[in-house]
Amino acid sequence: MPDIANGPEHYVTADPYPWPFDGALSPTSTALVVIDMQTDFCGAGGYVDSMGYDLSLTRAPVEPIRRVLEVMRNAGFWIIHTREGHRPDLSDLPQNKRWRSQRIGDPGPCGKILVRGEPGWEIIPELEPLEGELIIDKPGKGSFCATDLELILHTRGIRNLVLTGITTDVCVHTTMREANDRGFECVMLDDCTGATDHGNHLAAVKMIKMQGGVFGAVSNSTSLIESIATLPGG
Ligand code: C5J
Repeated sequence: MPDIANGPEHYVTADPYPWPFDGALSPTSTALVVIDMQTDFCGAGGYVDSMGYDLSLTRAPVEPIRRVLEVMRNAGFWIIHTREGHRPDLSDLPQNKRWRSQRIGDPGPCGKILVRGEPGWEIIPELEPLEGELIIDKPGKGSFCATDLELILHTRGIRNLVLTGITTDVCVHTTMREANDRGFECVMLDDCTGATDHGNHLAAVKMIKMQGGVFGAVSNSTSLIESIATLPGG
């Protein structure tokens, strides 16, 4: 049932179904989640840069996310940012993650890689959170593991999640899968995400759409912004 009392249903054009499934798009029940837009993942001298990946792939979503943020902030939607990172003493960095991702915790041009409080761990200035916006610090790839995100979503009555950020195939996908299993209705905005490998980005998008939308739906910034314009007061 839509939560807009006696009002029309509101959908975003999406694939493979108009989103959300029940037409209950409203600022009170919907959050924009901006995942890990940190210097370490998309800035010069950060973790992804130090591994030699093409930064233009993880920077591609910066401007589309900025536009979506502006529209959703103005329309009164909930805004949530996440940061992947570890405690300075690395007590929350599992040994196997440290072994596989050997640079995590090591010093680099942007400070210790993926360590809380270091310059590379900060969200990039273009997408800086505003005062009062929720920031979830997570030690893993998913935003629900070892965080209070689920409790906060329930407390605020948030049921719909608009997922953006980097990287599509790792932290965005893991978060979408975790959210879907917890009953949250998710849409990922294709142009507001990016991966270190474009083939992986395309595969991650395709995976969401199989089986009638196995993890939710896929849309884009233009469709979302157009739909918000049709909301009361939009
Ligand atoms: C990765 C992320 N790729 N934010 N983190 O290690 O996707």
